[in-house]
Amino acid sequence: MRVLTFLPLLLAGLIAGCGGSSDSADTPPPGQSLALLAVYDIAVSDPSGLALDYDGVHLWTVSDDPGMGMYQLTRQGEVVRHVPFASDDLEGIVVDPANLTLWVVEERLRQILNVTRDGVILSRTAVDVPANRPNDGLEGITINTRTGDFFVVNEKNPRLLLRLDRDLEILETVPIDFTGPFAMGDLSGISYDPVENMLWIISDESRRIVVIDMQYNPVRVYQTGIVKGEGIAVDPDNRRVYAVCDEESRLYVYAY
Ligand SMILES: [Ca+2]
Ligand SMILES: [Ca+2]
Repeated sequence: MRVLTFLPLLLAGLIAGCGGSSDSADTPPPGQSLALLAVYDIAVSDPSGLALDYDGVHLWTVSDDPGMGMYQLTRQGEVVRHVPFASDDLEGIVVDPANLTLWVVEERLRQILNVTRDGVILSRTAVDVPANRPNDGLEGITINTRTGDFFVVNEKNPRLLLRLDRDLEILETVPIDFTGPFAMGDLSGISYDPVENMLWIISDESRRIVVIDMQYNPVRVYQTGIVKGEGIAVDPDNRRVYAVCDEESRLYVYAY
């Protein structure tokens, strides 16, 4: 792991190196900007989901490479633990505050797995979503820590937000078809913000984060400039948001 740079101009170049480019038509509303604080290389191939750990100190990510499982990271992107298990194509992860186990989503299999911190698979549950294309499946998972409900995003074809109960029964299926500044070509990751009681959704194709309320209305948008921004974790206590870039294996840290 190495810190790439803290210089804003160089950081702008690095974002472009991750495949990003800015589009003036996508300028966010005034006051809704993210300040990029740091970019770290992470020793994980194709990091595709991200979650804050219960301790508020560490992060977890998953690799979408078969069998690579999940990784605990410092907030500077250093791998603390690698926990491999029989994974296929992991795309999202969240820490369960009730028992500190992990929940991950398998994109192509359309499954939600509950996994211990040692990599023992406790359950594997199929999710009833349309499987029109294998790689347009489940991309992110988070938990509403106020209610215990899960939220899962289906990437596209169709773009869906699902709310599920503790038994993983689907309670709501919400098409995500925002337009204008809130439009998202795909849904790549999701993170619950318990301070504002909102959901942060990152779109890889649209290079933005859209924050939505519990009526599923978009309230804010942030431009990331990251292509292949595949995972997001919001830390509202410290007003930080973390994102992982699949293509370049990087961790981005922003203040908001
Ligand atoms: Ca995908
Ligand atoms: Ca993802």
